[in-house]
Amino acid sequence: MACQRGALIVLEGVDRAGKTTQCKMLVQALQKSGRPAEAMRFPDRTTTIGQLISAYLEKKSELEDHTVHLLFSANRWELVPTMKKKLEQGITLVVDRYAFSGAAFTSAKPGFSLEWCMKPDVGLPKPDLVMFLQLSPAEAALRGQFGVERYETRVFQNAVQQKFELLMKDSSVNWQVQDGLGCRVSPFIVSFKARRKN
Ligand code: NYM
Repeated sequence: MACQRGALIVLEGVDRAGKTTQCKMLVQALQKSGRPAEAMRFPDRTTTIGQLISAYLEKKSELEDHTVHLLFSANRWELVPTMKKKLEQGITLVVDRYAFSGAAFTSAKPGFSLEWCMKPDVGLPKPDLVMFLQLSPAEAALRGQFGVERYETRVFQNAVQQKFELLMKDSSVNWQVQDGLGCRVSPFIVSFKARRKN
């Protein structure tokens, strides 16, 4: 019997919105319900490209803005064969950030259109569900470690939030907005099952 393809679930939001915690909880809940599930995150800082990105985010190196945008995208593309393989094996992938972060963060910089920013990621595996954890940049700033990495200023995060709001107008993407303050995983699964298309 052919196994059912896994689902591709993406969590997005401004920095410190709680995506990493929610990803972990969601993977655990899916596994507990008997569905094979694994977590992934972008940037994946373990690859050669990911290490260049990590040094940039940690302010240990400088990269030209277009260049780092394309590196973020290349970091997703290099993981596509692995993602496809796992999805075909029936493993559900819960991904902490994806191309939406790529477009929202770079287009928050001066001189970058959303349209240009989205182009390098055209053709990536399409998520079955994108959950946006809604948390005001002011709330996010109160959470631990805010301000350590590049982009972690309230002004920049406000600009990123506005770009995410534009991205969420795309009805071809299965967006679901969740309250980032005190949201729980179980409603995620219910709505994921209800709205899953494949
Ligand atoms: N980021 C993340 C981008 O600017 N472009 C991208 O394509 C992606 C995936 O990197 N500030 C930014 C968002 C975050 C940072 O942080 C990664 P973290 O804590 O590893 O999710």
